[in-house]
Amino acid sequence: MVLAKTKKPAAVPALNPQTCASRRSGDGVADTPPDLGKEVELRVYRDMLMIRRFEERAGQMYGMGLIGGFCHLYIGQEAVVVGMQLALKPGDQVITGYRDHGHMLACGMDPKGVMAELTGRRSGYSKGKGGSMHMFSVEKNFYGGHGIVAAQVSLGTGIAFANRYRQNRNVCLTYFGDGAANQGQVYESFNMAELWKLPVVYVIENNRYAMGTAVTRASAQADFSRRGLSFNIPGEQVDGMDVRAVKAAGDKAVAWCRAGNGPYILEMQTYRYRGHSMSDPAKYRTREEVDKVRHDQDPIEQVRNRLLAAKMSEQELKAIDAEVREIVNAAADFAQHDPEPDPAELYTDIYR
Ligand SMILES: Cc1ncc(C[n+]2csc(CCOP(=O)(O)OP(=O)(O)O)c2C)c(N)n1
Ligand SMILES: [Mg+2]
Repeated sequence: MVLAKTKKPAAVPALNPQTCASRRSGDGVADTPPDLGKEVELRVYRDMLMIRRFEERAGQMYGMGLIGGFCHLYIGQEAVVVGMQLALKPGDQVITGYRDHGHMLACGMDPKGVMAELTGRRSGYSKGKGGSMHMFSVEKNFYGGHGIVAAQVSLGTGIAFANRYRQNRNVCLTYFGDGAANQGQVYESFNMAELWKLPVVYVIENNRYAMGTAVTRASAQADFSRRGLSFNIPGEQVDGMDVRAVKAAGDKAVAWCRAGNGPYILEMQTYRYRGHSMSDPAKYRTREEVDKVRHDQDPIEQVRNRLLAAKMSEQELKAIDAEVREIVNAAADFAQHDPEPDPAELYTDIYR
């Protein structure tokens, strides 16, 4: 069979705030997410801003040739990791793919260690030998950082198996993309996870593109919350641009897993503002499309507007931004002055 070549990419349906609020797959009912309260709103504002500023700086440093190799930025998707992190308890684990800087910062990893890894320096999380896609912190329960699309789905399922075996009541958040969701090992993992009632939340970050391919061109079933139906895994679509909706859905999913009910799927409807990686000029979509999401749905602006409406002053918010910028500046400075790894390190941390 010869497939007809499509010249123009199929139009990607716009994110619809009306339909993408947290809902049970199939019931079509949108709920208004509960308020987080001022204290938590301030915390999520700061945490999302930290990721945004860190990523902007990493992008600049990449452009200056200070960072080599691959570098995939998370800008636009911040509400997903920051909201999900609010649902976790100490001991719960996180694993993801290569778009991982935001996940590491949300897990509490040190911006200096992450940035030093990006510049390939010895104080980086992988001693300067892993780079953007390969960082880990057992202390912070972050299990990588994986460059093979969907590999982390099986690994995260394995972590959940260990939790169940040890009866430690921990839950593993396993993040992957809309493109990764079409990989075969995802479904082998789903089957085992449901069969053995493993405590794993599959967080599908649907940012509407896999490299240059729009979701509608690559996925026969683009409602990712339904991808576990044939394994009896419940799923929900969530407005991944609204940190309140993410937290509410995260709380429910994590509670389900912790109670021993098995896995849960959350499809986070989100958007990446930058190209797939630093080398992608993103010609497969229009500038207007990106600007519209930024203007209408930016996750940080949403929180900022709510804080201003709650009588927080512009100055107070600026002070948070200044504090965040200072931390990011210090990380960038550290990452440029830390020494490179000793050449002898070439022979350590490897299988012989
Ligand atoms: C097994 C495998 N196939 C292909 C690739 C090349 N590749 C890297 S990222 C990517 C797209 C994945 O998109 P998605 O899962 O939507 O994640 P996103 O980049 O949007 O966060 C592809 C095809 C790879 N790294 N590994
Ligand atoms: Mg994607």
